[in-house]
Amino acid sequence: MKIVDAKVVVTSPGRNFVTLKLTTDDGLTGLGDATLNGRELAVVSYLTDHVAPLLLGLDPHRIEDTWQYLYRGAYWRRGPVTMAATAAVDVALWDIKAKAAGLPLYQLLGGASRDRVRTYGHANGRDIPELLDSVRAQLDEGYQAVRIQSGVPGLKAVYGVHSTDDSGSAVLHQQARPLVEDWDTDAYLRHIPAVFDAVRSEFGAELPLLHDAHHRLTPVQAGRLGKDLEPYRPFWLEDCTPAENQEALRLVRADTTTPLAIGEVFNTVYDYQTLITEQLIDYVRSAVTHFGGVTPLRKLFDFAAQYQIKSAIHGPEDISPVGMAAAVHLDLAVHNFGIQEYSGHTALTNEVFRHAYTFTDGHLHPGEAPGIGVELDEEMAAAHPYEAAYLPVNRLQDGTVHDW
Ligand code: GCO
Ligand code: MG
Repeated sequence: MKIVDAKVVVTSPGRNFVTLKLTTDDGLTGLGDATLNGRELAVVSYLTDHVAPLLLGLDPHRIEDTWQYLYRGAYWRRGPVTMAATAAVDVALWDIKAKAAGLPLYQLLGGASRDRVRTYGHANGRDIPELLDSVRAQLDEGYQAVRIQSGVPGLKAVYGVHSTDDSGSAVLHQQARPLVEDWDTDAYLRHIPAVFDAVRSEFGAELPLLHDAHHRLTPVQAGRLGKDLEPYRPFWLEDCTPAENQEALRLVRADTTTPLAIGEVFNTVYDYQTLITEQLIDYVRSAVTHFGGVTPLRKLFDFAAQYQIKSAIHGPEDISPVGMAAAVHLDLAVHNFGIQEYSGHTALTNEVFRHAYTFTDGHLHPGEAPGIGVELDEEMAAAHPYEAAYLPVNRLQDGTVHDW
């Protein structure tokens, strides 16, 4: 079998998605997600200008070899653009291999280790009453674990909170420049324990509650927050510091027993080396889409398993249904699965990307369709072309740019 076509499809059925479609001389097709939120066209160029020409004529069954060829062969290793492009190729090849075998991908990854995949949803409120309503709405949708994010008194715009549509999804900023949000760490640290207190009082002790600090704290601030939240037993505190400084997590870990989750912006195992070998975190958060695909993410999970660290694949709405499908197959198969983030997609997105995975009672299942189980409707995709859009940026009240 040979790859005879490699095509990149960019579509915006509400937000931008980048998809690689590979076709073989047998007529099999494979899809891979290459969406890098706010920097989409850089990956499109990487794929169309530099990768697609190399794929023509290759044997699609040689997944490991192709991954190494793209990773080592480029000389310039790592980085989100390279690894998103590599991920798309890797997932498309797994899709083809599983279709050729007539099996759903999870069967090629060792088969199911569980019956279904536990997820968490997103609850957001500008204030505590609005957040409580949002948690209730998530529970009504079937979620059995919820991430809680709240506006902070005195701040006008906090990421993921003010900018939500009726479904609770972050609204895409389709404009020429990023939206500017504001930030005050002290105000945030004072407010969040009260948020947990209110949610626990309303929904009881058992509901798993998660919180995302979006890289905004210093290690000492993160330790303080983790300690203040301990009475509320959070499931985890996510991205408490900008963790490219891995050693910083030693300080946080020394201060708190609140479980820590990190890694959605990481793209290779080297970003995690100290965090894993010193057991400084509890969950690894990388997405199939940004970590180079199923091949390296499976290796990361096996490495993490030696240290009792679990998987928690990044799954916001900017991971396309193609990336989500690949994640759910991996979730079902790996032993050290922790939880899967899942905020769902708009109805239109689900029409453009028809998928076999299903969501019931807060759990996902990848379905039994051969491959990853996603079909791309290229006509519909073409009817919703790319629109320039940015993630917001974050400034302190004196105007200084802050980690968002
Ligand atoms: C999460 C993330 C998202 C990211 C977004 C960036 O935990 O789901 O932090 O909200 O900000 O995916 O593209
Ligand atoms: Mg996050």
